[in-house]
Amino acid sequence: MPLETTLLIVKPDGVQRGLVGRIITRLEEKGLQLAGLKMMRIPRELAERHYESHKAKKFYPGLVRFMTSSPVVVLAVRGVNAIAISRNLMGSTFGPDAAPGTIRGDFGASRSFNLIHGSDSPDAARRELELFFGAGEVVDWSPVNLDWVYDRSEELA
Ligand code: 3AN
Repeated sequence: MPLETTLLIVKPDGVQRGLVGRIITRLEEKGLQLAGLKMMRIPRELAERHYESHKAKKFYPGLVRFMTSSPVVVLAVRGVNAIAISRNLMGSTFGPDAAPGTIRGDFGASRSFNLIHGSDSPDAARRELELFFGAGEVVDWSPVNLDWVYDRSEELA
């Protein structure tokens, strides 16, 4: 099975509430590999492009305002089925509805401040990684625990 790399963003509320470490820990504990990590203040044009599929929605202006209001932590995260696994760890979109045990379910009580973004498909991941990371900022490296996170004979074949 191929390794996927996906884009996650700890949103402004996650940074302001001091949850960056705990969110990253959950990803690492699951067996996902960090391949890129940086803190940034998202410029408005970048937030607009990132969420351009939501341009017509009523919540779009507020979403862009929120995402640019304070720094975020942008992550490139790698693993077999990394997109589905990270979306499961995030939980459903709105904090009040998200299942306990998920990041949004455990830490979020708001609909619009929902702590974390994660690409929702391979195409979205490719597009979003390119938007947020420049050349050389996503690092290829081999975690020493790979053989114990996965059954190499089946899952990494
Ligand atoms: P997800 O982040 O779970 O993939 P999407 O892609 O449906 O959710 O929505 C993108 C982002 O837009 C969400 N993370 C959330 O911040 C925001 N959003 C979606 N629907 C609403 C809404 N009804 N009200 C406010 N914000 C919303």
